Amino acid sequence: MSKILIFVFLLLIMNINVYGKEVVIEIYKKKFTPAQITIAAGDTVIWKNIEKRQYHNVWFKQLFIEEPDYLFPDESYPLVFNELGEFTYECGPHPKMKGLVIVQKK
Ligand SMILES: [Cu+2]
Repeated sequence: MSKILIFVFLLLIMNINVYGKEVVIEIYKKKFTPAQITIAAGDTVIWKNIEKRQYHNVWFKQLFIEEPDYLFPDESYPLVFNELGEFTYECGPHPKMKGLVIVQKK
């Protein structure tokens, strides 16, 4: 392995440590799956709409007063969680769709 490759590899490892993990939540058939996740502070949650036609969004009403833009099929919505706590969210157009993100210490 060349020195440049080793350097790039080290950078990648450092990035993972600095920015945390990425966790994917799929939106399908009007459900968030998994509906509840536990992550570490600094992790990124990425919601992916894998419906054929239906749009949704991911609305943390307690954190953001304004409703976010709709998420159309094949679009994703990443959020980094740096604060500890339990954060509930729902889908604006479908308030019965609910989810919970629990953020714990690293
Ligand atoms: Cu929805």
